[in-house]
Amino acid sequence: MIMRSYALLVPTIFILFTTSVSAQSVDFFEPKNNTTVISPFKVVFMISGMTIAPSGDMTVNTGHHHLLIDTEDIANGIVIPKDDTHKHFGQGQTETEITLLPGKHKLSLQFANGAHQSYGEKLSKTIEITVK
Ligand SMILES: [Cu+2]
Repeated sequence: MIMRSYALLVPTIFILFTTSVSAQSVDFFEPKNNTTVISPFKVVFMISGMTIAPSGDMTVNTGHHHLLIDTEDIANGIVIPKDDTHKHFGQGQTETEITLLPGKHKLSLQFANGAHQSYGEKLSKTIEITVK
């Protein structure tokens, strides 16, 4: 009886471990946080634990990238506006080139679903850069 309980426990621990390893996250491949860049510059996105899909696709665990420039975070479930400071990559793009004035800037990557509803803080990443 005791042996049988252990036989069930081991696979359970393994499943919990692998789930935590494949956690969902977004990040910038470039530029890196607290670096200096020359405008125009390339911004490259990364995503883990989610699949990129074009806007309009509402499949669970999919979405597209958004780049927020010098603006506030968008809370979970809120539709991300579309303007100069909220750029959508609804064709599934994973990089872009942007032009910014010299000085310090805040860049936030926000993943959102096919209806542009933010996945919130868990799929958001903010960095600060200096533009020369
Ligand atoms: Cu969008």
